Amino acid sequence: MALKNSATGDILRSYSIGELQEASNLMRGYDLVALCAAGSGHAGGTLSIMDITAALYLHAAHHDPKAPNWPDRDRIVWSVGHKAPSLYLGLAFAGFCPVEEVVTLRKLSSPFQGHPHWLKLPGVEISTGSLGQGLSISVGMALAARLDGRANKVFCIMGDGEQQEGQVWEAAMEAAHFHLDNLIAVIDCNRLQIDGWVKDVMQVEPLAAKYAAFGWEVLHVDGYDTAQIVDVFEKARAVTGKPVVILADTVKGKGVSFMENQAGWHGKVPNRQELSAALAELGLEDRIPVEKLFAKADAYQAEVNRKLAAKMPRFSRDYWWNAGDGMKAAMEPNRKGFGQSLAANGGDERIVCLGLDISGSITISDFVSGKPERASRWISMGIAEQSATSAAAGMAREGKLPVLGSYATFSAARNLDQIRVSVCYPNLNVLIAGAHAGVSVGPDGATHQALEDLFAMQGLPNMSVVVPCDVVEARKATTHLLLHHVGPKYIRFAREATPIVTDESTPFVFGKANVIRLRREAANFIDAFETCLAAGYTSEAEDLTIVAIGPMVPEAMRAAQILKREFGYETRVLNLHTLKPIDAEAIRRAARETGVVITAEEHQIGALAWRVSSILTEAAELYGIPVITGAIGVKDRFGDSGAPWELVKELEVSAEHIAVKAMELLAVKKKGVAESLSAVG
Ligand SMILES: Cc1ncc(C[n+]2csc(CCOP(=O)(O)OP(=O)(O)O)c2C)c(N)n1
Repeated sequence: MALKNSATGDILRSYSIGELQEASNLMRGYDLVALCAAGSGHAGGTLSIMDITAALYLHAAHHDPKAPNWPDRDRIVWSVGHKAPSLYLGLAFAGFCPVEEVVTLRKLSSPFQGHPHWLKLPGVEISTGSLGQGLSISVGMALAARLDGRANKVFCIMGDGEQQEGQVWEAAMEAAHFHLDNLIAVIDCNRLQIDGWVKDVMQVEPLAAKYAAFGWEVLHVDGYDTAQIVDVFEKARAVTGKPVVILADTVKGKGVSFMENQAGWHGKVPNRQELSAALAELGLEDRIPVEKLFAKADAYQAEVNRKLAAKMPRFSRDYWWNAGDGMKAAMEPNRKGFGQSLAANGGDERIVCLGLDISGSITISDFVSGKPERASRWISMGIAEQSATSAAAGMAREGKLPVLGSYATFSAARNLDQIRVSVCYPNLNVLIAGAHAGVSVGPDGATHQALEDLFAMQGLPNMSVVVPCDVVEARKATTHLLLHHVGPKYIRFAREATPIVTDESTPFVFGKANVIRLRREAANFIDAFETCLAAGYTSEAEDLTIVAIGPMVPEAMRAAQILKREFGYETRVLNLHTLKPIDAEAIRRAARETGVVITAEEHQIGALAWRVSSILTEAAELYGIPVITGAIGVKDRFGDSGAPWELVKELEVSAEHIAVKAMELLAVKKKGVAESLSAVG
């Protein structure tokens, strides 16, 4: 067994039990350094699985670091994509990549993405990050191996919380039905998930009895007894006629006393002080070149900074957020407005909030925090977005007002058919929150960046869609949707703190756009602008209009500042917080009165741009009137790991990019459309 030369079949290196133990300990140390350097990630779950990782990559799996695509290699699928650093260290220690490179974890364009991406790093078998999909992928790989007559095994690493996803059980059924004895699943049973103990969030036990009932061979292992781990993999290989699941008894945060069995260390990383303490506990103070690794991470980051700076449009001065003396913007994540509204309005007995195991960071649990009298209306559904969506529909049908939310990719994409058929078709009163949407979820990477959710949400009949521009608007919008709007409704938030550009007095009328106008430069960004309802606005024949949604509204406002200060142009910013029903009249008027319309969305171009285009195309009042249009948004590509504001630059959705687009279009306007066209022709 073990690392092989695929050409000769020779064993490249055999590890003793002691050597495997030493490797897993070192891997823990490198994991913590990489997480600390990244500033985000998952300490608890990566430490939990490290001994199994070492035994699998260095001993049990047949693979060749020099030939990562060797057809007969064993496949290892990490269904728990958030444990990516363990996977990376397994590969690195096996010789697939240099160990010290892993310290670029979660940085822009790094092969070591926040969640694994097989197109970026040889040895990664498949891209994962949305829980519950790995076992199905493994079933597919195992079936393909059988079709090709290959003898390789497919290993699939899952979490115990992950067992709450219904798709896991569809795959479990398939694997047994097809007698896939080339499939070996490993479940990291550390008994914790994000919101707390698995048994409290949503009981999954008895897993052994469940898998056995589905027709699997069930094996048990102490996740930290390396001899046992080696042995159990051997036993699993020998099973015939059915798939095997290994239930590993593990501890979240294993090896670092202050992280062990602490739910809070799920999505947290050590600071430098905690790192030193952890390395001391692991006996690794002198075994890992910490300073050298940090220097490597810093050098990588400096190169990222240089590349991003080089690609940013330049003006006579730096207009970036809070870069200058004046125009200071206060920042707060707009998701907080959601929690504030739920806390304030949750006394309404109809409201029921459904937890999907990511409750604190998306603020939905503010509904119940410190309010024990609401405990019965806080219902934890586990990591089960699809079932929870249909359950919400059932509650709504019975007169309740259910609210559910998760990362927008999971609450507005994974469960799309449930939203369509269970919620929208019967036109039920369900509020769905798409949190951490857009690029601002940053280092988690592409799997977690919802850049497509608005296509589907606004495309669904009966659905209303609101994308608030800041924390204050998010609170007002949540309150409106919760208490005053009946029907399916979707509200979208960012994760990162974004500028606060509205206050209590700013109008928020559902379905009605606001006009925002730059009046002066001021000490505080918010004071430089005047905002009113578009319906009550008298045209000032501005040079152009920027129609924006969500956190692109502040960017559009900053673009207005750049355009005025640099070129003397006047901009009408339309805050289109309600994407559906859309304020078509405000858009038509702006087109007629300014002649140039740019859309700005932190989304694949189209959710806003194509909607605005269709309004302009259908407007009889605009026939024969030239309207010059442009679109800012993500250009048909996936995101990347990176800091949120880096991604704003990388994906070209900043004020600077809007301003450059505006200059292009204003040049056409100035020249006259006919003249510009003849120049092109
Ligand atoms: C479909 C989906 N929903 C939600 C999440 C967010 N999430 C990441 S890890 C996690 C908890 C996983 O718990 P578990 O499977 O027990 O793993 P461990 O505790 O070992 O890290 C959740 C809910 C996700 N990645 N995918």
